[in-house]
Amino acid sequence: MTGEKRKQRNQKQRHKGKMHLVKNCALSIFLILLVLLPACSAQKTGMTDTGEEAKELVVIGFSQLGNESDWRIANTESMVNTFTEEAGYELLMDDARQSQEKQIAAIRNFILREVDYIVLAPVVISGWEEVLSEARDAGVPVIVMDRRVETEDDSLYTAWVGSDMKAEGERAVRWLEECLKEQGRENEEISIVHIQGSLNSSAQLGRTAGLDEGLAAHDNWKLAARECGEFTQAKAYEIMRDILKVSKDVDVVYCENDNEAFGVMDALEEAGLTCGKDGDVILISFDATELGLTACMDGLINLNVECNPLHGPRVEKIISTLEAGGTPPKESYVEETVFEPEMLTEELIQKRGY
Ligand code: GZL
Repeated sequence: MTGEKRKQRNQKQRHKGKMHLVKNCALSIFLILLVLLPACSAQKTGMTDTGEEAKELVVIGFSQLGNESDWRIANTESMVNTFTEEAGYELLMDDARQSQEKQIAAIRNFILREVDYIVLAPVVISGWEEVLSEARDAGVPVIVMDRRVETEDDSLYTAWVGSDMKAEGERAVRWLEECLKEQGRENEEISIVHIQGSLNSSAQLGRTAGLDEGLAAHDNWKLAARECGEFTQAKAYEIMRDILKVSKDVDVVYCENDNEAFGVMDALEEAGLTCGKDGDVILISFDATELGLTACMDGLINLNVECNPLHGPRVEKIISTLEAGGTPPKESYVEETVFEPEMLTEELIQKRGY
């Protein structure tokens, strides 16, 4: 990434970071106040200004897995902006900071507080049977959002909404096949560095499966390195920096989210390598966040595969259906696409909402 562009991106990230910090502080204060409220049953009623009995608020216990990435922050904001008191909700949110143990504790707390619904963004795919059984036995419907849970008994959750992560990986591989063909390199040995997301998350498992299919189909594609970047810029930077210290023979870097791609860009630049459209290294990323698409528009990311985080309205639709006595779909997949530099404009990026 050219020094100027990198400075601009880092400034934008710092500004976004400050905004997120302010929002996170506000959110933390809001959440602390919520916890300090008397631990009574979570039904909240009150009187309207005209002295009428206010409609009972629907109480949502939301276990968010963390705030590791721009994608996650946008996902949280979507939930907070959807489940407002004006819309008839009381949102109790817990940030588990990547810990499944904390998520399980939060779900148990929500059950004790007799919330109406639990929304779970699960950090990993396995280990949920016991606590989901407790929620079911307590009669609290669980809506799983974003990543998946693997359970023998799918009555343990009411509905899931999110992305098809393996399909995302397959889109990236199909694009890479075309790209190499256009470059006349379909039979050349291609050295691929793979920076995975948080292990055992359905996002990592799906995107990795997509790449594995590509590696199995192309003998000339060689996996030079595969390490876990935890969906973070810092970890991906360290991994890529250390790889480049050993060898600069890298043709493709497959990053499982935008924040990892930013870390890889920084490491490549430090090693005197360029990436993107006319660069030394083909850079593939996932999420299509504002900063990720800006880097793509600037020709620094060759392909950005959309993974849309704006699940607040989608979860709200499921809950409204349940509130009306209806049955929501068990699974709802989000329609998604891919972005290449020539498809992007500032206006398109700004309109996307994350
Ligand atoms: C994908 C989501 C992933 C994003 C990352 O649905 O779970 O987690 O791709 C985020 O940016 O950290």
